[in-house]
Amino acid sequence: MSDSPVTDADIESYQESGFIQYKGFFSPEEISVLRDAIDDAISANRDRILGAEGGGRSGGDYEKVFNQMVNLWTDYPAVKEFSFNERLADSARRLAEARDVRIYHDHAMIKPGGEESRATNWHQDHPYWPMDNLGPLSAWVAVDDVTVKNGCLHFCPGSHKFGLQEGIKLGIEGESIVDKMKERGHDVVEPVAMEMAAGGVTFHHGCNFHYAGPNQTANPRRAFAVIYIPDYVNFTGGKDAAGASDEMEVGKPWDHPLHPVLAG
Ligand SMILES: O=C(O)CCC(=O)C(=O)O
Repeated sequence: MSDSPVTDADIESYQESGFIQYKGFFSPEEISVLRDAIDDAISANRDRILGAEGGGRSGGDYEKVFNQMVNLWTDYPAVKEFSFNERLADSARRLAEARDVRIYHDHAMIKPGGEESRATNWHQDHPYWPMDNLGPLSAWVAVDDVTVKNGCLHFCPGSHKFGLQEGIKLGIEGESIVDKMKERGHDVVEPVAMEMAAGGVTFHHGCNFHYAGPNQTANPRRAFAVIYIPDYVNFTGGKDAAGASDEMEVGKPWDHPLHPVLAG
């Protein structure tokens, strides 16, 4: 048993809204370990967006949205403590109503500050993932205090109920799943901003519409996320951002050393 804060009412709220926020999930001491490890990876010029070329994700414009480093758990033991954190993983498992959850990948997302900083366009995550059923979700950890001004996340409540839509190019300014849905005549509920101090966590469903504004401060906005795959979701083939595609079977569970079960 982990000491997950997720209550039955939280599960109901998450299933209805497609996201949930836990302020102070990690202590300032815990989060400073993660922050230092991310800073080490930045200083070491660690590989970015492994295998995530295409979909508007490559090139300088993408870097104005954020510097994305994938699968840090594999080479940074201090990060692995977070990516494999049982309380975090078990919270995801409970929210997704899963028997168990595997890790898809972790990723640091450092949104640069200053005039060049770009918004993270309104998008869903699931279109980027080679997964059949809906239900995979992300835990997004605030490594810095996050506000509207420096690019906190925003979610549209209930938008996951629109189901799987097309992918949005994050490197192309102005692309927006919310605009597309409105153009098609859908009502999309007004977004809510997820301001929180460092150590706070939000969980969001892979089909939830979400966004982060440009970082209008002088300092980078550091965030870290872990994506979880519930047991009821199989591999569909195609690109696995963690690099295990060639070693997994299409239509089967994500049974691979790069995708271990973390809770359940
Ligand atoms: O941190 C951001 O700017 C966007 C994060 C995001 O899209 C995600 O974690 O799914």
